[in-house]
Amino acid sequence: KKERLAWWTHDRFGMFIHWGTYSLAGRHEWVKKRERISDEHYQKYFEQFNPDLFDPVEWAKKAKAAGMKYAVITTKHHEGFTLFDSKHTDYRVTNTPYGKDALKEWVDAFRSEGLKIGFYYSLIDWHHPEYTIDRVHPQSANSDEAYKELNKDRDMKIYRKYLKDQVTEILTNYGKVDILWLDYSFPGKHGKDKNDWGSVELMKLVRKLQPGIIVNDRADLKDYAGGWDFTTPEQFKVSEWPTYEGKKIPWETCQTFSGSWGYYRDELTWKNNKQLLVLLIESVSKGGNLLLNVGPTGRGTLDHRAQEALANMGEWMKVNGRS
Ligand code: FUL
Repeated sequence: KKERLAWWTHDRFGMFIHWGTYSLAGRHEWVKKRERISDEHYQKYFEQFNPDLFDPVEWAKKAKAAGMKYAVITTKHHEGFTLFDSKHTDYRVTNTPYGKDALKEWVDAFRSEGLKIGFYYSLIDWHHPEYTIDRVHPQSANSDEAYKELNKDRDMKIYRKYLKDQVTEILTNYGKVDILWLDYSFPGKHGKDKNDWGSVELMKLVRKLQPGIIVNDRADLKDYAGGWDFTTPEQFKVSEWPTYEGKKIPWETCQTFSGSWGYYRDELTWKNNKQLLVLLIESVSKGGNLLLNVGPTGRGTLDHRAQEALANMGEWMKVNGRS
């Protein structure tokens, strides 16, 4: 495990990218749930997905200039849309006006700039017809009876197969993948856990398909020795090195420039340059990594505030970063 993680522990600083059809709405990647938007209404973002300014080489250059050494992109977020050409769904990028496999273009660009690549894949799926409605679903209900009624024709067994099929696609069709970032579990009443995902089997499959890959801890496999490689404190500054059974464990904090992960045009709570540097320094000095997020627009550009922040971190990294 330590060997698998060696490059990642050394590299420390990566770019997270949240990009999907929610980017067109421009008001949070959870917009479908937050506003309880129906599939029918949400469909317009899919029908208009056509990022005419998407230039992944440009993104990769910006990440590299910021001092980042790896990047993790949403191959599918909770909305269920796939940025890759999946055989198992029609809700995929190649069926939008854009028509091309955006993930493939992204992988080629980031690899060619010398960055390691990671795939975020959402276990949650708000589009799949067999995925049972739960408490974080856009159609969440408020009584046991209502859930029962909503889910009477849905079958997680079929969804589990879908999940495996798609993970197989992303770990087979894009060459070597360095990181798999699964997201997320919410056990308990009207929630989902390792049994819903089939996490044990899923992890076996992942290890078989990509023996060198490193995987995060969000598939509800508690056992550090077993399922996962690193833990993922989200949106908070870690005060001391996280431990598991008394041992310090590898960790990576993921953070946004502002509050949301997907592009949110009108959000005005952007961290300033000093806050961002403090985050990076505090994380690395406590043995952790920083995965800093950008939420590209529906047209495929990076917000000017993100561009400026990245450039600024690059200035600092130029003299303080590792090679
Ligand atoms: C969370 C997700 O629900 C957010 O939308 C985002 O992807 C973040 C990194 O993980 O749990």
